[in-house]
Amino acid sequence: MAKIELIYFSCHGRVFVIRTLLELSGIEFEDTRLEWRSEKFASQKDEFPLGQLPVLKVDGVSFSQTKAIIAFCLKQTTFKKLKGVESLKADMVYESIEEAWMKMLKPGYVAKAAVDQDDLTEQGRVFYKAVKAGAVEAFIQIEKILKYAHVTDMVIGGKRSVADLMLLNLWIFVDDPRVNVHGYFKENCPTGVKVVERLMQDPKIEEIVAKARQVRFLPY
Ligand SMILES: N[C@@H](CCC(=O)N[C@@H](CS)C(=O)NCC(=O)O)C(=O)O
Repeated sequence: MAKIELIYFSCHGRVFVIRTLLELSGIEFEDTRLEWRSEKFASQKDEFPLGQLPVLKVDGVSFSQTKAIIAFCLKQTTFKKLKGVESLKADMVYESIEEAWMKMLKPGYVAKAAVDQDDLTEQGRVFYKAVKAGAVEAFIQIEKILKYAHVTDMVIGGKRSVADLMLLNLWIFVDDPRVNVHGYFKENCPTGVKVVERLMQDPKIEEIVAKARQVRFLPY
């Protein structure tokens, strides 16, 4: 088995799904967490392929890009392999969730960029205000694709997929005290809630979620 190191910031950000994939399959990995805007990150930045995180080191070789890292980690897991159309459906749902989530975050990044870069409190305030404003629209969109895909409580019946974990990722996000839109999620994405409830029946996932709640989702 290759030696794996995941390098990211000390928050969930882009890597909740990656850490969960590895933990669920009992894959040993070094979970290196750097502080946001820290000297340590700044001093290592130029060594990362694109100067950004996450980076996955496999036997000492660094790789970037979240999606590529997820695809690699998925291949290392004990998840049942998806057949052609199952894989197409899971990818469609995953991409739709990611797209809706990014659309929800974007006004937050725009608002955050317009305020004093040293004032993290104000950055957080404007960021979460803008994100909350787009939450309902995002959850309606996600529910729409789940319904289209005839999801009841698993994106692909009988086979856990990254699309299920993306919904769990969203569940952790909406429940972060700074985001605090779980009410909107429950109301507008009931199928997503059912998928999360099904996942939570697994004690390993319950444990991962309990641990995840102790960590902030984003650094600001
Ligand atoms: N396309 C990359 C984007 C990575 C990215 O934007 N990373 C951010 C954190 S989420 C980062 O490292 N920001 C710090 C910096 O750019 O200095 C991916 O999907 O992994």
